[in-house]
Amino acid sequence: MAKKKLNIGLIGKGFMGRAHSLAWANAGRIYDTEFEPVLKYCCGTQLAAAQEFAERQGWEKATDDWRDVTGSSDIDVVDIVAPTYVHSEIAIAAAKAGKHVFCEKPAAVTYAQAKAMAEAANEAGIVHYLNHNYRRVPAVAYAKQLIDEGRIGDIYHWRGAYLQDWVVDPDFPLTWHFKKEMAGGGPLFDLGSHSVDLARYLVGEIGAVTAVQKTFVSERPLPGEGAATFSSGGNASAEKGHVDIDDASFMIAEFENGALGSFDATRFANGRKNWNDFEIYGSKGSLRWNFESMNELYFFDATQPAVEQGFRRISVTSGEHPYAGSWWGPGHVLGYENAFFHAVYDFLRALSGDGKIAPNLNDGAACIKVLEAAIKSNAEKRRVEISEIG
Ligand code: SOE
Repeated sequence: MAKKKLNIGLIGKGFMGRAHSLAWANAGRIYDTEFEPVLKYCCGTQLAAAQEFAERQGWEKATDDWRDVTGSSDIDVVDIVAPTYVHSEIAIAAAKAGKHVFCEKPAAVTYAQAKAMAEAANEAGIVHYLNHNYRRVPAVAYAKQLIDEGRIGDIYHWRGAYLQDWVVDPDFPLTWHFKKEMAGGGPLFDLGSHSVDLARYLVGEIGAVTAVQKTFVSERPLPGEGAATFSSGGNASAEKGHVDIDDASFMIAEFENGALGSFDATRFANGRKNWNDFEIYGSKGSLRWNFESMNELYFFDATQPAVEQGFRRISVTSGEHPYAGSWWGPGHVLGYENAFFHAVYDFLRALSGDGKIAPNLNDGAACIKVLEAAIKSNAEKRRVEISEIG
């Protein structure tokens, strides 16, 4: 049967633009879907670079004005991969124009913005998705399955750490990632948002937090051309500018279900490249996962005879594991890009089905509420209830 064409407009490019383009172009080759995504329109701030990107990634045309995309009668889905500070304006315009929204994380730079996005999307009745991609790593989805089946019992502890090191060098330039009005926060927003999303997914809602934040390098050279996520570009200016975000944020959380959690988010952990790690301890067992070995889930089953107990390393690659069955076969490991395929697949299924997919922009707003509570806790040196934010 002929598939229904679904026209996609991508706003932003860079590293995330490549990951999304690859997924839109290829998810249908792995998964059966009712829709065939068409890479219709892409947007970048400089037209020549956007055109080059379009040609390489297979987009039909390019523009340097995102309103061309949200305003185009040809577009069904607006995919936002631009820096965080523009998410809200674009998502609201797209929702008002009746386009479905697929957006990179974190949702926005403030809770107020994230809430406005979620409200616009709910009101428009569109399908909306916020890409906290790690939920769709098969090992993480399998951890969720084990938790839902009660295999680790009641949860006592969450230990989340998301560590990177790409800005330890004080000469790494002041890209948008270091500006509060553009990024919302430092690792707290960029990395901590992922951990908070995973914790909300696997453990439950957070009720209160106590946090400390630190900025180790308060001035950085202004960026030259080519500076981007993970890359200094190599031609920074001699002039310096002020860093107004955290370089590290550590947080203790009290979950509504009684569990206690800790979250470390830093870009100053030398040697840790994309160390997205969690441990979950429950009454019947424990789980441990780390992105740098993303296909492995460690499971300790305390219901086994004591003499046989120990953490079991499960290779989450077999046909029975979430998402894995459509790929290569047991032991044939997946990579970073695969979770983006899974997100596109679930998004297309939501469009064919009841329109529901998580995390969505409501989850995005709930996540930012926790992050803002952490900022408030650090500023006021006290424990902050999430309900104080609003
Ligand atoms: C940069 O820190 C970054 O690209 C994050 O923005 C992503 O969310 C994470 O998946 C990888 O690192």
